[in-house]
Amino acid sequence: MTRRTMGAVLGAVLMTAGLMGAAFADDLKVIQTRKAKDLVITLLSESGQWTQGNNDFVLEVTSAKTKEPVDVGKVSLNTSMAMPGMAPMLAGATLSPDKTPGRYTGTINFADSGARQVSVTWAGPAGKGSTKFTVSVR
Ligand SMILES: [Cu+2]
Repeated sequence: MTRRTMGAVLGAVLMTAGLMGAAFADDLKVIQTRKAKDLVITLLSESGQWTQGNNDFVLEVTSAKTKEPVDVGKVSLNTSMAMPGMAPMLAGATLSPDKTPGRYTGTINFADSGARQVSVTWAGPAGKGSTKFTVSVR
């Protein structure tokens, strides 16, 4: 193999890897997105919704101005469902930071369907914050 051919092969491999990465990201659909001051918090998953049972999802934090990812340090996500005549049903997510800053992979389990009050909090070198929004569990 000449040096030139090797370069072309390597280029093709890198391009394929890049396209595959992009394809994976494009496969995710938005569950919910919420602006919190200068940040945008977005929940994504393959189906674009949370359902009863176990759910894998991705939480992304980006700058509202630049659209660039923002590393907000430690993130937690908790949900609550108001139930008439009983204590609210609570469910928290397990979140771990991804290789990409500002991107976290999570799992959460819902015992039933219905509207959830979702609370996301973060704390890190860039400061602390929190936001609340509603997600309907199908
Ligand atoms: Cu419930």
